[in-house]
Amino acid sequence: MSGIKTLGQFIIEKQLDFPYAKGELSRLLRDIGIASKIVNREVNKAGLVDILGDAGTTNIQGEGQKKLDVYANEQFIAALTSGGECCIVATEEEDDFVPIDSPVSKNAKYIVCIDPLDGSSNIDCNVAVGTIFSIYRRKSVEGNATLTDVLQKGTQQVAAGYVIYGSSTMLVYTTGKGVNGFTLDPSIGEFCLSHPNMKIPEDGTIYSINEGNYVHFPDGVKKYIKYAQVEDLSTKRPYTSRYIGSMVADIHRNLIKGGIYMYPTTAASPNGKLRLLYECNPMAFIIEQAGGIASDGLNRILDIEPTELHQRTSIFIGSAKMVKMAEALMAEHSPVTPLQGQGVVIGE
Ligand code: P6P
Repeated sequence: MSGIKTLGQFIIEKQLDFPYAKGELSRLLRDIGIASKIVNREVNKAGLVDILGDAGTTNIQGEGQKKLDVYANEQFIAALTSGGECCIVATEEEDDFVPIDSPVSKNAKYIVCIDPLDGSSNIDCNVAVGTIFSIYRRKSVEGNATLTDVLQKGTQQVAAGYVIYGSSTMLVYTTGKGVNGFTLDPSIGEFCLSHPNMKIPEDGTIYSINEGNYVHFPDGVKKYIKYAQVEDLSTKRPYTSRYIGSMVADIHRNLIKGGIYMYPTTAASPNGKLRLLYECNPMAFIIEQAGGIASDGLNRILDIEPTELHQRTSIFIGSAKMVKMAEALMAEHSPVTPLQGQGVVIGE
């Protein structure tokens, strides 16, 4: 095992970065890693066993829940329950937050917000899907944690990460001191450090957006798409359009190669489609820690004050220079007032 550093070894090593840490966060990250390996096992054989197709239920978003969505949700909640370090889970797959009901968890200090299987509509066609998670300290000091403990700004996150179940399975996370990526080695069943100190290129040539929604995009987004398509060798345009339809996969590619992912307001999603607590905040924390930017077109994602569990926001995230250009065109062509920074555009 010379030269290999497992996720567990890395977490313990980095625990020294937090002198007051008593190991709870380390154990919580370990619990998430374990559940990810169990979910990975099922995702990798999804086509072989009868866990495809709708589970017959729908989540609060009204989206048909694939059996793997439900399975992944159960696995993460089970791992967090047995680990004992988390007192509440906010998950895309449950209408309300889930108090972790075990003797030790009631007084646990951490909250987990999670999208157990993002992009799950792609499972049947074998496209990369992912888990996205965000970790906060509870604000209340006694009694049962409540929704107030969950509705915290992204700047309050103590850790965030994602798992991408793709051509390989990777876990990428930050605790606010940089971003590190671990690739699952199936031969030893361990996530091994493969991408230390990940940084997103300051500029890039890949833009990622569902152009099928073009007609209803804010004018600033339309202007950005046209800017991306102009031939100008000096700025390496036209850019390349890449849209996988799985946020984790699109953002992971951009983290490695540079690029911008945008999900602005659309006719179907007047406040944006992606959820603030368990998709946009964790991804924004990671990308900022890697040197990029994440906003709703005007406001920094991490500064948005959450008011409800499944709150949505528009998102522009990725290489700093690309996001800044998109924000400039939004300011010029689709101005919003700072008070309405949730992607609500005036005059359209
Ligand atoms: P659309 C998947 O459902 C998801 O939440 C993200 O992973 C993905 O980027 C986006 O929605 C795709 O949405 O409307 O383009 O199909």
